[in-house]
Amino acid sequence: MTEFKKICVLGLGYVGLPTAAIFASRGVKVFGVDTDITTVETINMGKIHIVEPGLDSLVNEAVNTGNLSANSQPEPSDAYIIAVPTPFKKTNKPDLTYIKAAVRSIAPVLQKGELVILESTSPIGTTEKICQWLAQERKDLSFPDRVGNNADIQVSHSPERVLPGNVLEEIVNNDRVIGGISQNCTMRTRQLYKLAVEGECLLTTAATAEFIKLSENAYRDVNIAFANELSVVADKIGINVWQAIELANHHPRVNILQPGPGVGGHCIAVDPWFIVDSAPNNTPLIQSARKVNDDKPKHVVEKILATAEKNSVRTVACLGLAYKADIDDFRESPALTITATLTERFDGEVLVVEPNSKKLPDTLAKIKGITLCDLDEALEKTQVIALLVDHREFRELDRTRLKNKLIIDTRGIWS
Ligand code: SAJ
Repeated sequence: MTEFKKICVLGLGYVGLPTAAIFASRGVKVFGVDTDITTVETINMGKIHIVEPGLDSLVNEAVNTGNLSANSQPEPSDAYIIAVPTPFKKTNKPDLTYIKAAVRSIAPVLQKGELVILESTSPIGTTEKICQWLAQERKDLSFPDRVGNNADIQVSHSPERVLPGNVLEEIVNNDRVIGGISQNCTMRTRQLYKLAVEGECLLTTAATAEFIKLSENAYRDVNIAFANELSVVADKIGINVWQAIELANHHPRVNILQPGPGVGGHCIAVDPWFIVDSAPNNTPLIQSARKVNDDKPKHVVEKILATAEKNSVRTVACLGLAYKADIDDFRESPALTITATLTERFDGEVLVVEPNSKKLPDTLAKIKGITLCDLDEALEKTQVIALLVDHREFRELDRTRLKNKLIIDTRGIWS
């Protein structure tokens, strides 16, 4: 099998950019592609546009050595890794627009012997669809869904499994599922990842790889829903849920996850719907879990409003907007939903503290009555503090400063 000298990574976000930088650090020439021109320019200056520990220096080094460059169009390469978002539509149906656009963009440059890998979390059957989309554009090439091992182009799915905040470590050390459309696709894909991955490469089919990835995130969603349901019950009867869960987890076969303000992020709050889409009548548990987690922000808003009203307070502070601690990612963030809903319903001022952002996200910026401020100002101005994200700045806060405050701690760091 020929070596991989040049690879193209499509989508330079939370997964694509670290992946591109890691391959570049292994001596592979990497062309990063993004449709956002500012992202492309930022990366070509050796800088980054997202918050992820260690990524800035890795990208800077990769750009300086000439191994990483960004552009808005793909360059001919030995392999193409697609790491673009797969959001869902308002109807909870998967939206494959970005994947389709990425596939269309590589079609003109594709040559016999090259490999296409889908890393984006996708509904079952998407990798096969990629073969069909490419075949429509390139009638001169053969694809593995039709001709199997002897196809001109190899196509695989290898879902990313990295945890935002720990991406660089996890890309290298996590075990990686690799599912080719044919066996040759699988083997060739393993050859590529072996340049960067030290975890085990677990080989399967493309459809099984798609199913595995969705199952992992649905598993997490269902288990968080259980914790969130317990937290609502505990609130009702006046029990400290954090302590209860900690003690329950001493049982050798119990491991309850942590309740929170709801479930956010582009993965766990979205991917379970892709399984539901494959079998809407056979997924009552997965659908219920989504509902429990989506309802949790409403419960938190009610708690904040009740606390403010009971104490005749005219200003409340929301600490954190990101979907989880120590990142700047606001996608599907329950903290954002809570802050927006609260402002609509609260007849006073809402202060927001988000240490990982210098400005309010667009969805909040247009709402009247919200002010972004720092932690000191928030603590000075209000008595009602809603802790929505357990960012380091809040975890490390001197607790004596919370004396006499009315606290709604959705993360259990001060409870
Ligand atoms: N959360 C809780 N309670 C918990 C754990 C998490 O409320 O006990 C909440 C978080 O606050 C957050 C959401 O769940 O709002 C998701 O956070 P997360 O840290 O569990 O996961 P993500 O979305 O950042 O990353 C997940 C990971 N998948 C799994 O852990 C199964 C990651 O490995 C995947 O690569 C990623 O989704 C993805 O891209 O699919």
